[in-house]
Amino acid sequence: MSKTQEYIALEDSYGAHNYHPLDVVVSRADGVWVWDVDGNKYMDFLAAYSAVNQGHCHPRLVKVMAEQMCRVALTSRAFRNDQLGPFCKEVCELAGYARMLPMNTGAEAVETAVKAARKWGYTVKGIADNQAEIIVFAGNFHGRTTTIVSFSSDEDYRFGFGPFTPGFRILPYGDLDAVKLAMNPNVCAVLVEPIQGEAGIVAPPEGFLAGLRELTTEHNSLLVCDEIQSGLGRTGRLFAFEHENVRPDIVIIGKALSGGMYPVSAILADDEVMGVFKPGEHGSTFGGNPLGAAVAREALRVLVEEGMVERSAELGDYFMKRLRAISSPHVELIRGKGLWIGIVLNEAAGGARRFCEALQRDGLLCKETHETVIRVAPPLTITRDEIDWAVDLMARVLMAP
Ligand code: IF1
Repeated sequence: MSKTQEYIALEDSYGAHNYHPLDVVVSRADGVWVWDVDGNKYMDFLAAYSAVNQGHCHPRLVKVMAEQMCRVALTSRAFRNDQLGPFCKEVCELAGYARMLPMNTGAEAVETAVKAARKWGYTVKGIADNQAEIIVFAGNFHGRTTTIVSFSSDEDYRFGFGPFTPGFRILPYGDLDAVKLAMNPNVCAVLVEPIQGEAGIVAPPEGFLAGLRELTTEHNSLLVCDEIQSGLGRTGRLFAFEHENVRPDIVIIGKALSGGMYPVSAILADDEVMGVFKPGEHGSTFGGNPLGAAVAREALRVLVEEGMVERSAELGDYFMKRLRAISSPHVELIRGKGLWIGIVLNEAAGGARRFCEALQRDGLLCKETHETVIRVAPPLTITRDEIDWAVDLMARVLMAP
């Protein structure tokens, strides 16, 4: 039995079966590369769902984290620490918002945004108690808490987890007319992924975000953008909403906020929204801890100083051109923005999983989504030569029957 099989057997025997992962057991990672327990080397084309934009184990992040954990890792928010203030300032200045509220996982930040929007609805907009509505979109993925799956359109994420949280309207993604119709004085916010990740890297029609900005402003509602996966350089801009020149009222970030080294998430907003939280009304044990704040500060510096956003735009265009030049009988279309690409296979291809397994055998780790899409999201540190190596390998697999 190989080491890989031994580790898989352990996981199968003692772990919950809440995933169907590829059978690769990673033991080491560096940059765009990972190695399994049997010494096989792979290029990582998932980057932990865009949490590792800065590349695995970036030396600057490892150094800062190692130093910080020898000073202080966790104080709770009952006390202050010397990393949080600078972290708040630096992320607010980078993103252009007045205030930041730090949490840990993406779902916690989404829940924080929902609470902020609802409380703003009641205390600022004047919506009657418990009447606040939030508009969301079919195909969304915002996390897995029971409130968040309450507004998922995917039965797999909801089945068996009811009863669900009321106060959400699910509309077709990209349909501005539907939003116009749904708008009413009780709508406190519209929550949207500027590009839908889990749905298969689906961008809305041009002008959709700008239309949402207009409608939410007109109806005194908040525009809330979930940039947990699409943000921090993934689409070739710092935030995906920049592609339509809109400024959301709340921005939700996570994943690459720490370069994948530690769970760090946050919401960004100006005083009118963030002011709804009074002392003691919201928080978490680890939210704003010095270890996460220190590594997040360095992760943002690395992102900017190493020009990762610009790289994502330039190399993403190059990557897209090369992929579109592959005339595979299995590919229906290729879509995406920056270094975030979805290869949509046609029905006859028999599903994306077998292609991901074939790519794995040749040393490339991709993950399928929604059966028919091969998701491509390497670390933003990928080089042109590494893209060429990957495209040649993908062409061989996609041209096979
Ligand atoms: C899993 C995909 C799933 C996210 C957006 C919030 C969250 C996520 C836009 C919640 C997290 C992760 C979760 C992970 C797999 C992955 C994912 F969309 F990226 F592909 F599940 F759909 N908003 N996405 O993408 O952040 O609480 O996980 O930190 O749950 O399997 P989290």
